[in-house]
Amino acid sequence: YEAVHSGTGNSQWSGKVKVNSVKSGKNFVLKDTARGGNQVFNARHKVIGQGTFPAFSNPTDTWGNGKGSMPQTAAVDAQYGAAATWDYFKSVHGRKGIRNDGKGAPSYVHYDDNMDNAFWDNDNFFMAYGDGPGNKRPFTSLDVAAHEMSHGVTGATAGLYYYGESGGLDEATSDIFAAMVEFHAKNPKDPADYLFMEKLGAKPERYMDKPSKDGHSADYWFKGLDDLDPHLSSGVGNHFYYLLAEGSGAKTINGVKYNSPTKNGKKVTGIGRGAAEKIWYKAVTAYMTSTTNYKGARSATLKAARDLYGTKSVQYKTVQAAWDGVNVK
Ligand code: ASN
Ligand code: ZN
Repeated sequence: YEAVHSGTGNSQWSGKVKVNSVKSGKNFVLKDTARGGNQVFNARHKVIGQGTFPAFSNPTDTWGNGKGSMPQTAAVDAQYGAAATWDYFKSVHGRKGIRNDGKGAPSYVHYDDNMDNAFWDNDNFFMAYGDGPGNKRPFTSLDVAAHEMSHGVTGATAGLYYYGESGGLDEATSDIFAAMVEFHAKNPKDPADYLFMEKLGAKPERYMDKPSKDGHSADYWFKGLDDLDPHLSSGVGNHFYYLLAEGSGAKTINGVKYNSPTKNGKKVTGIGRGAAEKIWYKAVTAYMTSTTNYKGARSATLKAARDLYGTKSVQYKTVQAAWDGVNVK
C-alpha cells in the first residue's frame, strides 16, 4: 500500500489542478494510487521498445509550470485527464477503470518525435501523447485524454472493429465520452462543450451538433458511409448523440453556439446529458459487439433506453426521433 499524496499540478491546458502522487525515498512520484495506480512515464521522444521510460519524480509535490517547455507539464495534463476520466466512469457509470477491474493504465507523454496525435494502444494497454509539430504543442488536452481512455473502455466491452461503420461508432463513442467527461469535470479553464480538440488548434477538430462543419465529417447516414475513415463516419453517431441530449435547432451552452439540423426536418427535443450518457454507455457495454453498424446501434440504444426507462418513455421515443433525424432507420 502506498499512501496517496495530494500534489499541485500546473497543467498546460486545464490550469492549476490536483494530482496525486506517492512518496519514493525523498522524492514524490506521479502515480495515482487512489485511481488504480494510473501513472505517467516520460517517453523522451521514443516509442515502446526503444529503451525504458522513466517515471516522473520530483523533490516537491508541485509539478509543471503550465508550459510545454517543461517536460513535467505534459505529465500533469495526462495525469489530470486520466483522473477526470476515471472519476467520470466511476461516478456516472459505476465503472472502475478501463477494464472495470479497479486497475489504472499507464500514460506515456513526449511519445515519439513530432507526433501530432495521441492514441490508445489496446493490445499493450497504454495511452500515448505526442508533442505535436516541432515537439512544441503537447497533444494532452482533457478531451483528448478522455477520448483515448474511452477507446480503452470500448475495446474492453463492445470491441468495435476499427473500420467501416463499427469504426465510426468506436470514434463516436470516444468523442461522446470526451464531451461528457468535460461536462463532469467542470474545469473553469476548459469549459465543457460538444467540440473536440478545441483547445489545441485555431479551430476544433470536430463539431457534434453539425459534424460537417469540419468540412469532412458526415451529418447523416448514407449508403457508402462505411467507406469513410472512422473519424468522419463518427459524425453520424456524434450528431445522433447531440440531438438526443440537446435537441435540434439553435442553443448556446457555456458560451458556445450550436445549431443542429435533422435530415427529415423534424424537431427533436433533447432528453438531457444525464439520460443520454446512460443510454449510450449501456448500449456500448451491454449490447454493441465488434460488428455493430449504425442500424445495430439504433437497436442497441433502444434496448438500453427500454431497460433504463421503458418503451413508453420520452427517452425511448427520443432515441427513435434522434436516429430518424440522422437518417438511421
Ligand atoms: N487520436 C486518434 C484516435 O484516437 C488516433 C488514431 O487515429 N488512431 O482516433
Ligand atoms: Zn479515436
